[in-house]
This record gives sequence, structure tokens and C-alpha cells, in this order.
Amino acid sequence: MKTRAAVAFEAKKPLEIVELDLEGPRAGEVLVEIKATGVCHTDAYTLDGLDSEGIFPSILGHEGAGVVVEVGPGVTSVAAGDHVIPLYTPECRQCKSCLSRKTNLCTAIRATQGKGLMPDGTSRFSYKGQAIAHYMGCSTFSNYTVLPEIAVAKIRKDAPFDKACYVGCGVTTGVGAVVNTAKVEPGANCVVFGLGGIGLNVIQGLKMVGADMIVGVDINPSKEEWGRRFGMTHFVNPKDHGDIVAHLVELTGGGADYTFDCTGNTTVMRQALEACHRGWGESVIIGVAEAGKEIATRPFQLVTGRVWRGSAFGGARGRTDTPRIVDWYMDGKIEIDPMITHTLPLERINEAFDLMHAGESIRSVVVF
Ligand code: NAD
Ligand code: AHE
Ligand code: ZN
Repeated sequence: MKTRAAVAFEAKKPLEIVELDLEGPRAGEVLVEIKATGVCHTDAYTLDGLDSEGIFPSILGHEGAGVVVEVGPGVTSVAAGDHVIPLYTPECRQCKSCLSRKTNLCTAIRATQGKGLMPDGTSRFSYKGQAIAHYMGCSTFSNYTVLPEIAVAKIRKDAPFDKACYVGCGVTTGVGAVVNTAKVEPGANCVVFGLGGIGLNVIQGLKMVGADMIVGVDINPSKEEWGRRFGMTHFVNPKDHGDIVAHLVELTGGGADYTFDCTGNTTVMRQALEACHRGWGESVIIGVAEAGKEIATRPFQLVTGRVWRGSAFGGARGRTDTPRIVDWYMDGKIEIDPMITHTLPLERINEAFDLMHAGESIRSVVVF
């Protein structure tokens, strides 16, 4: 069949809208009509050539929602007509990682996914006879995409696609980092670095679990209003302080119980660790750093009890947890609508990247 998609032909070049060929689902795969997709900073990072796994040409996008159109042989958990969210972190429930109950990082198909291929080692997309790579196992910047059965979460049918898509990455990543990774307790003092599409979801997660102090840190002063809208209690612009760590340690009465990096900047990651309370403070890295970057701190910071950890997809087990997060949204426990600042047709998808780089959007959603 044919599908309309925004293709990343080259790094650092705008996406091009073209009609591609898409092969139908093979065994264990499903064909999904994508109805809406968010544009995450990770898509921009890959398009900018900063991803060590970046492949071109490819179809980016990993924050979608849509409808199952057709299933391949052997598929039992979803059927045509089901509403689904594609999962860049699948959940096979059978691999060593899934069975460990210690991680959400299913390893069943990670190797081929990182190469831009379906689990059988081939691509379903082609353009003028040339294979086009999948991205993060999702490729939601295409109107139709093929996904492994283990990489789709079935969600309720009354959830609007143009909001539910955000659960496919940003909402789950932010709220999940609080609930699943850090397991923040009521009354905790917390600092969130970077108040974008992820950081604001960390803030609303912190509010939901009853954190006491929720400090937001951003170099963009317009983010103060956004942070307060979702529960931030204090705002700090690093540009107003010589020693940001000393300021945050003083503000939080000796250091934070939990800090979250939602910037992807390795200097900020160090600040986030060092702003933690001696003896127990935990810092969660969510931001994705560009290829070649490394983090550093004095080992003494860890010797004296601070903990560094990371969180991918908010520690969520996709098929199990994302339908529940959609329920939280539908039940009014978390907000999504105000964070979707821009809704655009596919033809204008490059504007979503411009808005993000200009700091003018929280989330842009492309609707098909
Ligand atoms: P975004 O562009 O919407 O927001 C980033 C925010 O960080 C902006 O408000 C920006 O002003 C702020 N910022 C930039 N430099 C800063 C600095 N030095 N100090 C303080 N604030 C600073 O991006 P996003 O979509 O929210 O994504 C944030 C990060 O999370 C990205 O690195 C993205 O790749 C990553 N991410 C990780 C996961 C995961 O599973 N771990 C999932 C989604 C996104
Ligand atoms: N490909 C990069 C790593 C990118 C990365 O860390 N991705 C996050 C999700 S970001 C979503 O917006 C993630 O879940 N990683 C786990 C995984 O298995 O990829 C690199 O450095 O090579
Ligand atoms: Zn993302």
C-alpha cells in the first residue's frame, strides 16, 4: 500500500513529505493508521545528527496514537479497529528483562529496532525502490506504519488521539520517572531541570504524589508560568545565580530529596546530582545527551550517599502501564490538553521543530 510520511532523508535537513510504499504486516506484526503524533525533543536530536543510532533516510516519530487496520498471522492481543499507542519500549513479557521485574527495558527486539529494522531484519517502508529505515520501532511521522504486536498498547476508544499520543512518550516519561523510577514519597523536596514537554510532566507527577517543594529550573524565563500552572512552587533561572548548586542546596534546606534532569545537557546533569541532599538525595537522568558526551562528578558525591540513576520511558511497562495513564488523563488525575500548544497538519511538521528550538512550544502535535 501507499502511505504519506515525513521522511528524514539527511541529518540537519527539513523533513520532506512524500508518498512511500509500505508492505503489510508479517507474522506477529500489526498495521496501524496513525491519527496523531507528538514531536519530542528526541526526534529533533536524531534529526540534528546527535544520535549515535541515527539512521538516514528514515521516518522519525515515536509519540503516536492510532487504529489497528490489519494484523499479521499469529497476532492475538489486538484486532482491527482497536485504538493503540505505539511503544518504543515494547513489552514482550517473556524476555529476561521483562521476567526480571527489575526493568521496563524489554530486550526482545532492541537489536533490530536500533538498526531501523523490524524484528525479522527487514524494513516495511520503501521509496522509489530504496528501503527507508524505521525509527525507535515506531515511525509515527507516517500516516500508516507497521509495528510488532509487542510494541502496541491497546487503549480505550473514547480517548482523543490528538491528546493520547502524548502518552506515547512525554507524559509517561515525566510522570513515570516520578512514580516508577524515583518512587517519590509525599512531602519530598524536589528539583526539576528543564521545563519542556518532559519536565512539566515530571512536575505534574510530583504534584500528584504530594511532593512538598517543587523547584523548577530553566534558562527560559517564560517557563516559570508554565511550571506554576502544573504545580511548581519555586522557579530558578540559572542565569540569575553564580553558583546554581549552592543556591538550590540552600533553597531546599540542605539539598533535594530528588532531582530530575530533563535537559539532556551533561553540565546540568552534574548540577542535578550535586543539588541532592547528602546521605540520600537521588538524581534521575531523563534527558538524552548528544553522541560523545559524558557525565562527571567527584566520586565523593556518591560516597556521601547521593544516587545517580536513569529513567527510560518513565520506567513504564508499555502494554500494561500506558492504558492506565490514558485512564488517569480521562479521569482528570493528570492534564494533557494545555501542554499541547500547537496542532499542525503533516505538511507543516517542520514548524514543530522550529517552535521547539525557539522555546515557543511545549508540545506540537501533528494530525493526519
Ligand atoms: P524540550 O525542548 O521541550 O524542553 C527542554 C527544556 O530544557 C527547555 O524548556 C529548555 O529551555 C530547557 N533547558 C535547556 N538547557 C537548559 C539548561 N542549561 N538549564 C536549564 N534548562 C535548560 O524537550 P523535551 O521534549 O522536554 O525533552 C527533554 C529531554 O528529555 C531531551 O533530552 C529528550 O531527548 C529527553 N527525553 C528522554 C526520554 C527518556 O525516556 N529518557 C523521553 C523523552 C525525552
Ligand atoms: N539512541 C540513543 C539513546 C536515545 C535514548 O536514550 N532514548 C530513550 C528514549 S528517548 C524518547 O524520547 C530510551 O528509552 N532509551 C532506551 C533504549 O533502549 O533506547 C543513543 O545514545 O544511542
Ligand atoms: Zn520522546
